[in-house]
Amino acid sequence: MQESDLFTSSDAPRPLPPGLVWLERFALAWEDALLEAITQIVVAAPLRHLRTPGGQRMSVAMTNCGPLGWISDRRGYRYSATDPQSGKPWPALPTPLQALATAAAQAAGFESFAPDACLINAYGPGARMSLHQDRDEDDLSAPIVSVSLGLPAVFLFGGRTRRDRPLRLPLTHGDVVVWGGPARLAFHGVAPVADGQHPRLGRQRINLTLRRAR
Ligand code: MD3
Ligand code: FE
Repeated sequence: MQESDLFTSSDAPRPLPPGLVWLERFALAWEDALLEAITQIVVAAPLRHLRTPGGQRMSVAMTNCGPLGWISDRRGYRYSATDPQSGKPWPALPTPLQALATAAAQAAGFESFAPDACLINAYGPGARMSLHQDRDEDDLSAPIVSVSLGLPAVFLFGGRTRRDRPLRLPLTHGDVVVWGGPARLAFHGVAPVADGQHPRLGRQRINLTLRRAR
């Protein structure tokens, strides 16, 4: 075997696609505040498995905080100011989470990101998110900030069409990714989460997705 065979072109480091900024471990400075806030949010607005418009139960459990929350049901995907399960407004966006989102966006070159929606995705072992685009927001010039906590997961970042072979990003506890500009409408998803134990979150991956919805 030749030495060059150890590094085939498919394993070579590839630069990140334009519009994607990966801030490894960036959220760890806010770790305790984030975990405390999530604990309180899920008491007021419990995690639940939504149905797609087609009637499928999602493997990811979801809830929201902030002025607007993303929901899905037989009538479609949309943002709502109230939790359909309780009829009450979603819990407030915690100040540390707002600060983290603005700092991450700024580090990625977006000067004044002011999220009005935070979707909380909870993945147990085997949960996944199939390739999709985020296009329920009014202003597609605003970035999306995502915060990964707990078990690691392989994030799939595709291109402009569902058929482009996705780049695989291993996201771990504390990683923050900012998606904007040319990456904003890319297809993306999450491969099935492998079982494991995280010291702070147990058998779970939590992703916070902060968006400007309106
Ligand atoms: C890339 N959640 O909730 S967050 C979603 O890890 C969602 O739970 C994933 O995709 C998760 O819609 C990924 C990262 C993310 C969010 C929005 C994007 C990546 C994105 C929009 C465009 C491109
Ligand atoms: Fe998405």
